[in-house]
Amino acid sequence: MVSKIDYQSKIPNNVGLSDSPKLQKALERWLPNYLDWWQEMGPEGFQQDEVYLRTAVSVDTDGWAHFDYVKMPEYRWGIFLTPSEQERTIAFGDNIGQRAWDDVPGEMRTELRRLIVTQGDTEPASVEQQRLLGQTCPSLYDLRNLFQVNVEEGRHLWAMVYLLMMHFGRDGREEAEELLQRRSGNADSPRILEAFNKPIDDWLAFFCFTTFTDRDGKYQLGALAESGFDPLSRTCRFMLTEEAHHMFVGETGVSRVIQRTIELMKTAPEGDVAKAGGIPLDLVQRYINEWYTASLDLFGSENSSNSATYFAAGLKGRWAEATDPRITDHTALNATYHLDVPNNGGFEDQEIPLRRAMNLVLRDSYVEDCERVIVRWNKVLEKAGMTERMKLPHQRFNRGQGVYASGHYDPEGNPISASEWEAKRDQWLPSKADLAYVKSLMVPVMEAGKFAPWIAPPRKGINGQPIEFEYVKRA
Ligand code: BYC
Ligand code: FE
Ligand code: FE
Repeated sequence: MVSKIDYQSKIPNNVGLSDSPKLQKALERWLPNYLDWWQEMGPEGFQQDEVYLRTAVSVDTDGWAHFDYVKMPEYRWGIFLTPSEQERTIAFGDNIGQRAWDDVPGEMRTELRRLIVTQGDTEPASVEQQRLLGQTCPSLYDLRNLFQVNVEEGRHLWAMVYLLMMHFGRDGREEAEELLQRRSGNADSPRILEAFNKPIDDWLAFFCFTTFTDRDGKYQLGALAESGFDPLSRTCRFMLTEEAHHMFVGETGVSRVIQRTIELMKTAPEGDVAKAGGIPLDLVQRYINEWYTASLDLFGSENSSNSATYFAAGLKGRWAEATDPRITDHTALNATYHLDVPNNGGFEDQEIPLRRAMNLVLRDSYVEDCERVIVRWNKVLEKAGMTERMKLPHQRFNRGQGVYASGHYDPEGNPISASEWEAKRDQWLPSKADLAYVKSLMVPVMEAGKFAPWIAPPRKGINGQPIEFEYVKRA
């Protein structure tokens, strides 16, 4: 089905904006504030450059994107929902089998608003976190990918703001303003979730963030795509289309770092990677440990009444709830989840009612996906004849949320003392020296087709263009 796109209005959309003058007015009033935010918090120093970007122009599976040079502040941030399925029903929870809702059921207003605001908050947060990265880009190809991710996270904010303004009246308009006022890392007005307040000061952090944290986005959006609130479901489905590229940028970024490091291990005098200006594998592993665990925290607590409420109401499901044939019990009323919970220095087997364990169930799907990424990275090592391997740390390691947050564990998940943690921390997570070293490598390379010495070139360019294509034309 081809959806009608309104190219004429200020805000490209397939939601019939011109038929809802009140909503259109609210969004047009928000637009200049959004643009001010973008100028202030978006990529610093590149707003006048011509960037080879893809823009969503429809929701057709083949042909939704258009590639061309555009200045970022002139990017057409649009509102796109995948077409509605006739007669879609709710696939889980207490309202299973009922028709999906086109409007917010009154009794779910608070929960839905909270979910949408939390989702929306992460999008501008990531742009803020990545604001200075362009200045140290390893190539024009990478610079363009950073900006692609940034403008699309901006569009994801639009997607949530549309829902807030369309369905939550004045409260929604206020939330939309506040989404532009909180700031990543700001002590007085931080972003909602912790991983979005951490600095992303170098490109290895960026690649780990887009691998692990954007991948949390994939799973959260997937869970919300199952929602009985149909506009949320349809919005998230389209956002997932864009998300794939963000994770591609992260995974191939880390992969290219590993590839370059292998080359240096083989060619540098005494195999000294750091002396040769590369990033040693153990340092890459510490970055993986950090961003993977921060992203595990984004799933919330393993035992959560919020998650039970969301599931019961039909607001947030499991990954592929409606389509995965392995999921047969969609009410999850009688099942349980067993978890080793810390108790008296050891562990006790706790039986959590399945509905209260939905954060954990979603996280398990996420972890499986992360394992597949690790396998692909290890293929690079294996093919080059190396014996080193990357791995994911245990779920107990370095946690800030949930049942393991109060204890200390090594990367294998064994309980350790606070003093042992202090003593070993820098072997497991990026140390000050690691961060300083990686930062020292971050020297911008902006000549088309050239790459910084710590990263290998990609295998191919974007949208069929050559690698040496001028992905960003500096003003
Ligand atoms: N940091 O029952 P609990 C993305 C709070 S990423 C700080 O354990 P719940 C993207 C929690 O709010 C996807 N606080 O958790 C990626 C609660 O507070 P209250 C983002 C946290 O509610 C890259 C308390 O702790 N989308 O799109 O079941 C670039 C206990 O809550 C954290 C979503 O997250 C934390 N990590 O689950 C750009 C989807 N974790 O109620 C974009 C929407 C928990 O005591 N959000 N808390 O004040 C949700 O579904 C849920 O809010 C969460 C938390 C899964 C995040
Ligand atoms: Fe996003
Ligand atoms: Fe993303």
